[in-house]
Amino acid sequence: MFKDLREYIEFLKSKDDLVVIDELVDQDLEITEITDRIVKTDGPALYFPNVKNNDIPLLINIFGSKRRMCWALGVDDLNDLGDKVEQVLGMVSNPPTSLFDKFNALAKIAGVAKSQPKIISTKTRRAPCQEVVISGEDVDLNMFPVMKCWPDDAGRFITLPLVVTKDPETGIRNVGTYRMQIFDDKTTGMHWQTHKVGAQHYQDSNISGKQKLEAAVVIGSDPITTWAGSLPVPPNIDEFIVAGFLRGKPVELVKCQTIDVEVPANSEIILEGYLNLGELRTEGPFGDHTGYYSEADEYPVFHVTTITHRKDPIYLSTMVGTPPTEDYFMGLASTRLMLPALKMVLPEIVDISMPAEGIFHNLLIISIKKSYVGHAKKVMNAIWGLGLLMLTKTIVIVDSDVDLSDYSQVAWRVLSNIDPEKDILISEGPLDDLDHASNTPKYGSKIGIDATSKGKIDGRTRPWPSDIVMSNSIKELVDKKWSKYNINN
Ligand SMILES: Cc1cc2nc3c(=O)[nH]c(=O)nc-3n(C[C@H](O)[C@H](O)[C@H](O)COP(=O)(O)O)c2cc1C
Ligand SMILES: [Mn+2]
Repeated sequence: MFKDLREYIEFLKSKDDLVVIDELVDQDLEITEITDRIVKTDGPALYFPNVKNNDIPLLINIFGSKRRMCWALGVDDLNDLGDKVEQVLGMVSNPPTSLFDKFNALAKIAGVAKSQPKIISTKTRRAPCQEVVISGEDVDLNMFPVMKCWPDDAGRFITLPLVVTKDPETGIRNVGTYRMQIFDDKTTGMHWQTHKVGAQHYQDSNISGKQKLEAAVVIGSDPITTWAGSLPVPPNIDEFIVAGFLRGKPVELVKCQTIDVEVPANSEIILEGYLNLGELRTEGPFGDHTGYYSEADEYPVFHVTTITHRKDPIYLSTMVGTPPTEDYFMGLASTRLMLPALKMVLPEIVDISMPAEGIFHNLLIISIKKSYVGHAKKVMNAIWGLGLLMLTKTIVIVDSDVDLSDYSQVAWRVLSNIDPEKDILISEGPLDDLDHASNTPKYGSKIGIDATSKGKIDGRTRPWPSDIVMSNSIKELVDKKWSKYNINN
């Protein structure tokens, strides 16, 4: 578990997985082109101390491989994330009975209690993220090496922020990663899409009567906290609690200087500000993680009133484009974390996979244990009604024995098993803001493909063929004799 971003940087250096690029580079386009080549070839994190006309260094690609994603989250395998969650959820579904179990449960509950963020006092010592405070006229967002990523982008975008807001009614905190276009030295766009929690808080600022929502933007916290901003946890769960749970230590928060919002004390840079309800401005186009430019559209304006930062801040960035880019690895870790919760609602689910080419909302592959007619379609309908998974355009369902990490196996099973007339379900409903295929924005059709094997329970009269499997005794025999064949392979 890393204390802050710096400790993670040192760790990556020790693993030879961070390269410092001393060459002078341009924040416009050049860093994207370098990073895109690196992320697509499983390369290292990149640190640019010399960005043209900038004093502040830029760090990118800290999550851009499975290996770094595991290090960042402190696990050997991304599946271990799900195991951690399962232990806690298991307690809910199987309450402890024996004394020993109770004792264990108590220890786990104590662990969960440690997940709550802790507000630290700054009476005696300034929080690292507030070592320098800039307010009023001096606020100038151009002090950071914010990237213009692609040639037709509308401008420069902060790409890896944590946007912290509070529910105007309940006060429950939310943390979301939403890109922010720099409009001028004191304002940015706020690209929270329709179905996101930040957007809901903004709409609800109506209820509080204030017509105004305070927001703090965090750039560069420890890796787990940074990653937590992209987690699709239910709206009433504070992502800092999830980060604390995974860190095994509370996220230490500090009150902002000018607004009633708390931010991780270990952060590099904080932007404090507000949004006025109804004040919109054209945001985009932006070369997005779909591999297409997302169109210009109207989004709220974020007014920055105060900037705080460390004495020598590091600007943390990312770039997206044609998949795979860094966000794919972040999302891969999210699916492993969320699987146990999904299984709790839909116990027939064995595994899930979102291939990079499907950019999360375009394709979800699910393996299930099927036990009744229409079971696969029941799962499709459930997914289309579940949190952000409602935005899934294509759902493919296969049997429990299909290995979802082997896309060749999945494709073979799907193509072999479907009877298109019966196995395809076309539905309609909300779509991701980034879907460009439907004629109506944010709404359109979806497809579910039932590629499970079919038998009597499906009302089938013709027998289903058996898989071709060699007998174990012959396999063992060939293993034993392998060297004698002298095939040299
Ligand atoms: C690098 C990156 C950039 C993202 N940009 C946006 C964005 O601009 N707008 C958006 O709505 N979601 C964006 N997301 C996805 C959200 O962070 C994600 O849906 C998250 O669940 C939102 O948090 P919320 O559920 O608390 O709203 C981005 C994710 C990543 C990893
Ligand atoms: Mn959230």
